[in-house]
Amino acid sequence: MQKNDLIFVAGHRGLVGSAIVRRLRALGFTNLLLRTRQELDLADMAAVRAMFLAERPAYVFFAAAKVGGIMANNSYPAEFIRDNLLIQLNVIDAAHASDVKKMLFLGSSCIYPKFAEQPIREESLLTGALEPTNEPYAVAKIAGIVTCRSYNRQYGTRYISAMPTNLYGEGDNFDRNGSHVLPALIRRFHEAKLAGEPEVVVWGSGTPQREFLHVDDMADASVHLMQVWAEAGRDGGIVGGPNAVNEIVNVGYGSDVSIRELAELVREIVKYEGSLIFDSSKPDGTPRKLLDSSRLQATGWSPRVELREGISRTYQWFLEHHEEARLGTATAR
Ligand code: GFB
Repeated sequence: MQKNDLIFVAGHRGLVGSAIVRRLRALGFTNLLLRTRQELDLADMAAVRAMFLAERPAYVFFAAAKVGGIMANNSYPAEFIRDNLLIQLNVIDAAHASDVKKMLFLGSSCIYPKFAEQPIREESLLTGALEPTNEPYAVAKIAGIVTCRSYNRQYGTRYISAMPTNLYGEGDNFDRNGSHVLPALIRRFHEAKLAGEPEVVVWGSGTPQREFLHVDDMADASVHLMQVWAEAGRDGGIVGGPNAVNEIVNVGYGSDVSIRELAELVREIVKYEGSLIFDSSKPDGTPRKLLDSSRLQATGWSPRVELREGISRTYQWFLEHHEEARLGTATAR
């Protein structure tokens, strides 16, 4: 990637897309192509194709998706599969039609089987049944990976798929029901502290394990992958070779915590003094999904933002942006 190459960041207002934009700008990549949803509806195939053919971006960071926490996934399964399938096919096909040089497609660790061997290696893809609460989202993301892989095989395109673990950070969605666990707990503990409530409810049993990566690390890994890959080319390096299993790369933090441990940590950072109660009528989701990120680490990348520091930064952001924090089901499209 050259500093003046035209780079399209799809989903630049979302948690990941906005972090990628910050990272690219910090590195001196200034020729960014950005479109809000009002300017370009990624679900509109003709409009997407016309935009790609008119602008001809050289590189694409594909961070647009309909995303949300366990409850949003479980409550709106049709929207999760429909929206993601539509925008994926439109963007991938338009990238091919307009000769995009390289594209990084962002998936999710929930693409792996519910009971995958831990830590989860990229080879686990499509080896077992998925976690039911997010199966529609996971199937859409798997379709995205296989679409990238198929275009690579048939048309010689260069599309790589990065599989992030659970992400969090500044700019997250703090909706009470639709958000992921980390922003949900920050908000709940904060509001309970202000209201002087004696206890806070945490969904599920508290025993599931989750791995959390700060979004700035994810953005750094995304730009790194695009560059490492650019240097290595399609037939060498980490993602090379036409046998496309190599075209998926896990992006994790390296260790996980239980939801109970996470809740205790958030409680401490928010300085809430009441107690926790667990609501077992809410779903736990998959028991554990710790990624094996050794493929990425072998390229010289490692995360920098430690969990406690990352949560403190996110809480600070929440305090400063409370009013404007995006509410409603999260979507980065
Ligand atoms: O973050 P979360 O919704 O993502 O939930 P998943 C993680 C765990 O936290 C689950 C528990 O065991 C929840 O039961 N939890 C406790 C809570 N309290 C809360 C709360 O107030 N809100 C939420 N949201 N959870 C999503 C997938 O699954 O992860 C997506 O549905 C995607 O498809 C995303 O993969 C990264 O890790 O369970």
